[in-house]
Amino acid sequence: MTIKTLSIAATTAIVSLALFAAFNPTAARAADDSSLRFDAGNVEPASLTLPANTPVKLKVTNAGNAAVEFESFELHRERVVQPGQTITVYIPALPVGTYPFFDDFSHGAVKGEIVSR
Ligand SMILES: [Cu+2]
Repeated sequence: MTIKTLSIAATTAIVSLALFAAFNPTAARAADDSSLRFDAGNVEPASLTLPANTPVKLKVTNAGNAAVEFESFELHRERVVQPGQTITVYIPALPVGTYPFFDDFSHGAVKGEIVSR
């Protein structure tokens, strides 16, 4: 990218963010208390319900002794979680629906879903 396209891109991003904040009244009420826990070939809860149209800071804990990779094509997320670690995955305001996720390091053997409603 040239400097000019870079600055246009940056300006566009800033304007988009400002518009998003101004026109999305749900953006302010993010839920902070949702979590998933991977442990020894399991994930709890396997079905997690989140409020629709509300951004969520999802805590993902790996209580097992091997790394896991929280992955969801539908959510466009792919994050490695080391043993003993808790990470925060930012989930945008989601329309009502079901969003599957899985541990990619288990080749999909460990999986669950986020239900937005
Ligand atoms: Cu992956």
